[in-house]
Amino acid sequence: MIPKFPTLHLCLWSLFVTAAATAAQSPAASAARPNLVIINIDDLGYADIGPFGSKKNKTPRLDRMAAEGRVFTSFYAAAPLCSPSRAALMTGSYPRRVGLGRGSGHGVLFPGDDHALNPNEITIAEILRDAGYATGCFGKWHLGDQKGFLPTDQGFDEFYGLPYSNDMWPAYANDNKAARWKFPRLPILRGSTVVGEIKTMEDQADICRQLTEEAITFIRSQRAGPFFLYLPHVFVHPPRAARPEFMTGDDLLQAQVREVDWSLGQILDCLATEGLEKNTLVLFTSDNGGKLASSNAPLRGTKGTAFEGGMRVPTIARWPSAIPPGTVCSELATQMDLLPTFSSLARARLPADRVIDGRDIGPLLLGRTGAQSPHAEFFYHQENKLRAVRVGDWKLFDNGELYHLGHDIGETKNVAGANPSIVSDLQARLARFERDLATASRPVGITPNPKTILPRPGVDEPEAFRPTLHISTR
Ligand SMILES: [Ca+2]
Repeated sequence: MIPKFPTLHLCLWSLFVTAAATAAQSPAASAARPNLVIINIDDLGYADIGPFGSKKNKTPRLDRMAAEGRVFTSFYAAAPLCSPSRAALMTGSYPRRVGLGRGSGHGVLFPGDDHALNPNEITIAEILRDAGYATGCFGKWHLGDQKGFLPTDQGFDEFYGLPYSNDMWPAYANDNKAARWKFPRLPILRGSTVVGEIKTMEDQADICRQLTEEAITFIRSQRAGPFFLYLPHVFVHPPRAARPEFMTGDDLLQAQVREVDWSLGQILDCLATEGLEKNTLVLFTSDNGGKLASSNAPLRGTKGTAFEGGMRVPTIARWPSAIPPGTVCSELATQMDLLPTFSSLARARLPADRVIDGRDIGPLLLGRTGAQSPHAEFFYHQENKLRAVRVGDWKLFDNGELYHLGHDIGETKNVAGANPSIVSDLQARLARFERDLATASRPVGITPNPKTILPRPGVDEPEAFRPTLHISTR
């Protein structure tokens, strides 16, 4: 079952259909280039917000954003984990294409990891900056914490936030899985300088507010535009905490979702106050599926898996002067598409010397009549393993299981036996893509002598700065 959308959306659709058609026909090229905003939530599940069917979590601002914008029901992160997913968003390429299907020792990058997004990659921020956009990143980076690999080395004029995940800290209680790693102290950076530290759960709870205020300061200072704002929230990744005003019960996920919704409201209100609302595209998404208290319903699987629940993410786009309000797009699109799409909106040139897997989804975004997904096929990975391919509504796993997502979005019924020709076609595509990656991939960034940004507590130097990759308590 596709999540239910309030009928309000349909009403709005009929009301605005004329305006929408007009907007879709008048190319954005005639207007000023739009400001571009990506709000990327960490580990937000498909059904964790109202527009995607959550009854539990109250998200009035996201509900309104959906009514004023376009909901994407078949929008994918290119990986079910943080680092590879973000590598794809930044480069418009599959994670393995840029050597980041996983970190050097784990599924994601660890503090002091010698692997990182290669500075030779041309990021979405670099393309937009070179096209005259001011660029700011406020939040969790997770694409390399060594000198030369930080956001300010990868196209962002400004950065404030965490170099990697908020659970990579020494304070974890021993019953938590992450506590087995002897992590260094968790820094907050401005640019490449340590300006703070997350020490307590109160510090964890405060980070959404800080990132929101940083983003608002950036918007105000760049109001002359155009700007590219990337806001990769630390919420709703564990350890979970929210500020007291959002804590209405014991449900920490619920509190964090409410605060994320508040944050979105602050950003949208700021755009309105500054007179930037009409010509700013805001895209809200998640870096991978949910886990623990999250809901990915009606999808199967969680973060970390190649089922739909691992990689299909709740995505909404709003751009009042161009995107038809209250509409839904069920065509397949991916976070890799943001680089070519935003490049096109910014009238910037795409790099021609490398494979970029993403495609311009402008027609889908603008709701052009009859617009179809530009993707003949989409590939699912778990770390460096190619696990599945989707073609139209068919999805084939590497173990031979075939699902029809149109009839069976929950991937419950393997129909391989009845569809041998579909299976063999999709198998051939998996094999072809594996060969393609083997011949046209680019190297990961590597540092020869990595060390952690802050030391591990209770350990003497220089041992205290050793990468935590293999330093476990068990
Ligand atoms: Ca994540």
